[in-house]
Amino acid sequence: MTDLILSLDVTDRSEALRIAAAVAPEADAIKVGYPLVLAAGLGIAHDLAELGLPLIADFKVADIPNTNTLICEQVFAAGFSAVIAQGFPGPDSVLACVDAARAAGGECYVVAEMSHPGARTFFSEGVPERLCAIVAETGADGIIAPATRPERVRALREQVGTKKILSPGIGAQGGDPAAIAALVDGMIVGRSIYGAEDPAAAARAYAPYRR
Ligand code: FNU
Repeated sequence: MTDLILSLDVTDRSEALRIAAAVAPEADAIKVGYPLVLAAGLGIAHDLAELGLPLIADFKVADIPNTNTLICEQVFAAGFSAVIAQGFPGPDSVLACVDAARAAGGECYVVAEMSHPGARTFFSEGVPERLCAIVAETGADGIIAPATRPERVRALREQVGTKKILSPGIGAQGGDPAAIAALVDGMIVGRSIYGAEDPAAAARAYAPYRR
């Protein structure tokens, strides 16, 4: 299965709810990050959860273990079903997120390699592979890996085995769903869906890549 995950990075509460409701029948999960939560408040998660889809908190949690625990407890109490953490703070910080996720019956994903051009500065020279080792060590559910670099996703698949790979960078960042869908468990798509005149139709265009 390759899921279609709507990245809902709009900053108007009613627009977010309208787009989410329209796209929900065509999508398998919704990802929310700082843009929407800072604009509309954490309570937006409760409203979106009513659509019945898994709700992923893209907060790239990256603090000391105790603070990560406190952040993730709020995330799951708000109605999210998964959280995205950064791995570079180290295994204890990631484990704090994984433990909070488990306590809430949720999931934790770790950023292994980012999708934008500048990511090559630090997500290089074996660092993504070391982050994958932290995923294995902590029992996290999977990684975030770049749809903009399918060859890197292929290499990271070797590292994570059957753990899930969720992949942003399709559409607006240049990633091609035809090149990435078969390599990953979830395609994360934002602007090319929510920025379209008809977001539901834009989401439906990804149907051939949802397996
Ligand atoms: P779109 N995102 C990303 N690259 O794009 N979480 C990463 O490496 C990463 C992410 C998020 O470009 C980004 O913040 F770790 O409009 C945005 O929310 O399709 C979404 O994925 C991509 O949005």
